[in-house]
Amino acid sequence: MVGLATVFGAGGGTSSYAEAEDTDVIVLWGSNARDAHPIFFHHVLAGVRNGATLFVVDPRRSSTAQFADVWLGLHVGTDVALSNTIAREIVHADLVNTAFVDRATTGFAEYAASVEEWTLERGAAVTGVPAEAIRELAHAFARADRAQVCWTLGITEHHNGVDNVLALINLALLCGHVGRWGSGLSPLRGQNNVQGGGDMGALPNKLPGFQDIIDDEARARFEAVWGVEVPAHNGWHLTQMFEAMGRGDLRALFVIGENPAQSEADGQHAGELLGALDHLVVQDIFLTKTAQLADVVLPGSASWCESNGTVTNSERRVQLVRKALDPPGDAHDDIEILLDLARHLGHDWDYGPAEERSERIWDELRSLSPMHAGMTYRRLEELGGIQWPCYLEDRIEPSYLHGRLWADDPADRGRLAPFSVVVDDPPVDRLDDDFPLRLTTGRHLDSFNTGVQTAGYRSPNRRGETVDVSPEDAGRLGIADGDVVRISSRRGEVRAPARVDTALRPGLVFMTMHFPDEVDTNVLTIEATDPKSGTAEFKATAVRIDTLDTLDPSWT
Ligand SMILES: Nc1nc2c(c(=O)[nH]1)N[C@H]1C(S)=C(S)[C@@H](COP(=O)(O)OP(=O)(O)OC[C@H]3O[C@@H](n4cnc5c(=O)[nH]c(N)nc54)[C@H](O)[C@@H]3O)O[C@H]1N2
Ligand SMILES: Nc1nc2c(c(=O)[nH]1)N[C@H]1C(S)=C(S)[C@@H](COP(=O)(O)OP(=O)(O)OC[C@H]3O[C@@H](n4cnc5c(=O)[nH]c(N)nc54)[C@H](O)[C@@H]3O)O[C@H]1N2
Ligand SMILES: [Mo]
Repeated sequence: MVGLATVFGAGGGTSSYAEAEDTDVIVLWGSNARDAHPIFFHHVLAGVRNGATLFVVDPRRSSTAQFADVWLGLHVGTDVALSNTIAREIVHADLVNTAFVDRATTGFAEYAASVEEWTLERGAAVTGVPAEAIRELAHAFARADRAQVCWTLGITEHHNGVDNVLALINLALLCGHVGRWGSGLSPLRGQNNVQGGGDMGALPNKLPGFQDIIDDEARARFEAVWGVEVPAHNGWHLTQMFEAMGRGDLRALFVIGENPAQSEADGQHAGELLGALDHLVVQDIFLTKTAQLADVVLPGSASWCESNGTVTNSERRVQLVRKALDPPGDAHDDIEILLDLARHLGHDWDYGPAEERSERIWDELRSLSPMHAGMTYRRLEELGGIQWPCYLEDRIEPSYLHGRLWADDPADRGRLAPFSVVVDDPPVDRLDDDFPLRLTTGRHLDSFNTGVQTAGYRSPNRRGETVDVSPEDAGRLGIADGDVVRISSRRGEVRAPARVDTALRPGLVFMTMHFPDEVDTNVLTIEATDPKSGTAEFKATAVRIDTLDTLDPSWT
C-alpha cells in the first residue's frame, strides 16, 4: 500500500484477475498463492495454460513454486539485491522500454547508476540464485509484451518491506508493465476484506476513499455529514500502538476481529503489554487468547455469512455479501454493537430499520468517497461486483489503473511515476554461531492465521504445526520426521515436531502461525518493524534447533 501510494498516488493493485489469464509473463514474488490465494491462483493457472511463463521467487520451493517454469530460490531478505541485479541486466542488455521511461517516469538516470554495482555475479553470490536464472527472468520480463508482478508477505513482512515493494515497482517501470491491459503490479491482500477495510478509512492517516486526515477540506466534508469533529492529526498504526503501550502512553484498547495476543511478533512481550492495559475491550465471534486478557468482551458478533454488507478483494472489486444464515442466540451484527455503543456515548446514528441499514451506510460512504460514488447496491447486485474507482452511476472505468501514464499529451499524464533508489539491507535478526538457522514463517492451505477459526475441533483434518527442515540439516542434526525438537531464538523457545521437507534448502526452516495454543511461533519472531508501513519482520528470525534426548512429557 505504502509503496504503491508513494509511486502512483493510489494504494491498490493496478490490474484485475482476468488480466492474469491474458498476459505473457507472471512473476509471483514472495507469494505462496497456491495455498494462500487459491482463487487468484486459478486465474494464474489459466494464464499459464494460455501460454504465459510463470516465475516464482521464494526461498522455499513452495507448493506454488512447484507449478513454475522457473523457480528462483533466493536467500531470505535478499529481494532488493535480486531486483537490482535484474534491473542492471535489463539496462545492460538494452531492453529498457525507453518510450515508457521517457514519457511516464522520473529519476531513471540516478536509479540506473544505483544498480550498476549489481552484476549477475554479485547478485548470484548475494541472493544464492544462479546467474542464469536471474538472467532468464530479466530477459523474459523485459521482452514480454505484457507482464505482471504479484507479491505478498515474502516481500512486505520485512523491516525494509516498503523498499522491497519499491524495488518491484522499479522493474515494472523499467519495462512499461503498468497502465495497460495484461500488465500490472498486484499486492495480493490478506483477508477477504482487508482492501475494503483500508478503503473505508481503517488506516491511521486516511478517511474513507484514501482522503488524507490532515487535509482540512476533506475533514470538513466528513464533519458536515458526521456531525462531529474529526481529529486533525494522524493516528498510530498497530506497531506504534504497541510501542505506545510500552511507554504507557496508550492505556485503553478496543479490538474488533483481531487476535494480537497471538499474531504480534515477540508474542510474549505483546501479551504482557495487552495484559497491563487499564482497559481492554474485545469484540469477536470466539473467545480468543486476546479476549481472555480483556476487561470487557463483547461476544456474539455475527459472522460474515450472518450479516449484510460489502467486501473488497485484491483487484479492488467491491462485492455484496447477503445474509445467508440467522446469527446464533443473541449474536448481533458488528454494526449493531457499534450503533449501541454510539447510543451509550450520546450519539443516535440513524440508519433506519435493520434491513435497510447496510445500504444506507453504504450510500453515506458513496456521498463522501468519490471513488465509490457510482456503486449503488443495485449496480453491485446487477453486475456482481464493481472495481474502484467508479465515479459515476452510468460508467465503468478500465479494470487497470494508471492508463494515464501512456497518454500522448503530457498534460493528460498527471503526476509521473518516480523510480526509487533502493539499497540491499539484510534482516535485523542476524545469524551467528548460537542462532545459525534462518526461520521464515507462513501459511498452510488448510488453516487460517492464528487458528481461531480453523484449529482444534473446528477443523480436525488440518496438518498441525511442524518445524520444516531441509534433508541436509536434518541429517546433520540427527533429526527424523516426527521427532520433537526445541526451536530457540533470541527472545524465547518452543517445541514442535520436525518435518523433513525437500522444499527447503540447507540453513532455512519454516513454521506456521496457525496453532499458537500448541506451538506459539510468535514467541520466536522479532519485533523489528518497517517504520514506513508498520509491518514486522515475521519472515526472518535467527534460530537454533536442538534435539531433545527424550520426549518431553510436557509435550502434548
Ligand atoms: N489458507 C490460507 N490462506 C490465507 C491465509 C491463511 O492463514 N491460510 N492468510 C491470509 C493472509 S492474512 C495473508 S496476509 C495472505 C498471505 O499470503 P502469502 O504471503 O502468500 O503467505 P505466506 O505463507 O505468509 O508467505 C508467502 C511466502 O513468502 C516466502 N518468503 C519468506 N521469506 C521471503 C523472502 O525473504 N523473500 C521472498 N521473496 N519470499 C519469502 C515464504 O517462503 C512463503 O512461501 O494469505 C491469506 N490467505
Ligand atoms: N509469525 C507470523 N505472524 C504473523 C504473520 C506471519 O506471516 N507470521 N502474519 C501476520 C498477518 S499478515 C496477519 S493479517 C495477522 C493476522 O492476525 P489476526 O488478525 O490477529 O489473526 P486471525 O486469526 O485472523 O484473527 C481474526 C479474528 O477475527 C475474528 N472474526 C472473524 N470474523 C469476525 C466477525 O465477523 N466479527 C468479529 N468481531 N470478529 C470476527 C476471528 O474469530 C479471529 O479471532 O498475523 C500476523 N502475524
Ligand atoms: Mo495478513
